[in-house]
Amino acid sequence: MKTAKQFLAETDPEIYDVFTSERKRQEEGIELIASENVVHPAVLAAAGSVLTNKYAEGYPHARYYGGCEVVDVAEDLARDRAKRLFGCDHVNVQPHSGSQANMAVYLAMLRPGDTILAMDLSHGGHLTHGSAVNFSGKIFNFVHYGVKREDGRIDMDDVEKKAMEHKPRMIVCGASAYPREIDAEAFQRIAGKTGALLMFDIAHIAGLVATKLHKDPVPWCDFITTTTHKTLRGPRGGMVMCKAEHAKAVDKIVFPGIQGGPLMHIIAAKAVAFKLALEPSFKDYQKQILANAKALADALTGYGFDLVSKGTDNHMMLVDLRNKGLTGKAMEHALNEAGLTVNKNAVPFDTEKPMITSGIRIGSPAVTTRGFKEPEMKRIAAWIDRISKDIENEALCAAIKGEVKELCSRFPIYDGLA
Ligand code: DSN
Repeated sequence: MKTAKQFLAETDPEIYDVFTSERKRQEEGIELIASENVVHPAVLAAAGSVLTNKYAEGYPHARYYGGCEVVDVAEDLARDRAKRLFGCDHVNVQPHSGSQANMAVYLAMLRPGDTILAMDLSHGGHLTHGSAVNFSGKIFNFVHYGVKREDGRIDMDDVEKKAMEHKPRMIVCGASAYPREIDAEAFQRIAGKTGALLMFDIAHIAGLVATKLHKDPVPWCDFITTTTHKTLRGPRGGMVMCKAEHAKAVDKIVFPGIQGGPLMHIIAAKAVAFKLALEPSFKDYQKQILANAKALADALTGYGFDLVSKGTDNHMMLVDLRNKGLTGKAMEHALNEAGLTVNKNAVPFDTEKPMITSGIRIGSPAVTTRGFKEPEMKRIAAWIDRISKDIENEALCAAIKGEVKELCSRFPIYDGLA
């Protein structure tokens, strides 16, 4: 008997090398990209399983292909568990990504040219919230709100003013670079007043929402979209939740509207992740994500870093590097040389180009999964501070990389996994 990995090594040594090198990179480096995580080996097993062989267009018990009785069990489990986890009326677990989940909601409810009010990408929104280079901005008429210059928080007066003025058919809340809680109830008050549908893209905060460590948006929203791989710690993928009255429209647009065969191996992996997320230990994990983000934010503030909104309520922070005379691009590069992975990120009212930026985004989900707690977060802050003071010093980055590797060796991510 051989493992699938042994077959890979024999069949395609080049890709096997990619696989082993990436595993080494993940084991030996500190992953601080706010949208990444480390999945449980059981999720890996499901994602790499024979379910990848199966076509299952349609939905459980109503498919366009024979032989779906086994994979139906996986999709039923994924749907039931997601509904229990979030307490929503209906869920569609087939979207291949968060972008496709968002596309599904827009196309299910709106016509090309309809107006949608959403958060500006440059203030922390997402490409699919109406960026001009994205399908969303090309098909629909997006109007954007942003954060306030003085405190970096969503300007709810601006949301209301724009909603009254433009009468959008839909309001979108949710973000990919916003460190504060988002108040779905306040958005619903505005949506209710102006007759708009409300969609909340919880991709980043799904784990916090599932464990009620973020104010529950489910009662207030017509639609909730998410990815499954960020704080939720599942396989890469997307999902749409909605009120019962929109269930048929959502299902019809996901398939056959925008997708063909669902990825049954990924749906099975989603089911596994949801089972794990329903366990009490998942809430402890999410609490530690918050504690770790706060510890890092406080320590960075102590070193004189300027955090957008002066801190964080969730798993991420945005560091405005302008007071340090640095760009996001330079900082991302130097940190990467030291084994610390972050992404450069525009800060609100940034004047740098998107490939340069004035900030970096830092998140705690992946390091929390590997067992880091507050003391490790303080060490990370100290490394970031040292690098920021001498950003072109390659020897310093190399020395810190050694220290990072040593710390990581005490927190293996896939200990014992063949
Ligand atoms: N690219 C993701 C992120 O990093 O936030 C959002 O899709």
